[in-house]
Amino acid sequence: MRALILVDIQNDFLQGGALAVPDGDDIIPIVNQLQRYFDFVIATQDYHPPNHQSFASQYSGKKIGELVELDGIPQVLWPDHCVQSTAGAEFSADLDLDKVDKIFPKGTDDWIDSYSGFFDNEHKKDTGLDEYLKGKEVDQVFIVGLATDYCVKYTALDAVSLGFDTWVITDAVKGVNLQDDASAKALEEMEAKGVKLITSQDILQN
Ligand code: VGL
Ligand code: ZN
Repeated sequence: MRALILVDIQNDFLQGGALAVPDGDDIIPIVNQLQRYFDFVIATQDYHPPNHQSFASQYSGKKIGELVELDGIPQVLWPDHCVQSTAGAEFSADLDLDKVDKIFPKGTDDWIDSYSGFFDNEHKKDTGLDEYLKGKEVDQVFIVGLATDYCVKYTALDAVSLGFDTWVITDAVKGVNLQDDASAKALEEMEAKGVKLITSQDILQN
């Protein structure tokens, strides 16, 4: 079985949002077209409490983009984003949700960030996504969404290590690019670790 995983296609990562990913909106029509080619469609949702410790606002004298240690591991500081029960945490109104079988929230614990849709950044807790997919006999996962250099990357790398045959659809992801080449590097690293890269055309033409 094949699943399409929609990573964090939420208002705060889109134009006008608190952590807007450049050109992030461009992927939405492609993601909408792709959905009918899959047995299952899953969405992840970055869903932080208001005092989440990935927010620069929680530290005095720290700026967005700076690194801190959070529970012993490096943590990039972000603007407040995807706060639970706010509009920024909602999925884009332009995103087709009719075919979404299940939503997996992540980053819900104040003290642990979670880029991957499968595990938190310390790999202590899992979201239930692995079990869900295996329960549906999914063996192939295709990943789209935001952001290439964070949540898409870690979701794809975890998918490979959990034994899924894993693809990233390159024209249906966009990166934050704190450094200019961050997305290109992220895609290279994913490929080196066994993620396959394809474009939406490869799927839509079949
Ligand atoms: C993300 C930074 C912080 C993402 C989530 O969805 O890639 N990036 N939280
Ligand atoms: Zn976040």
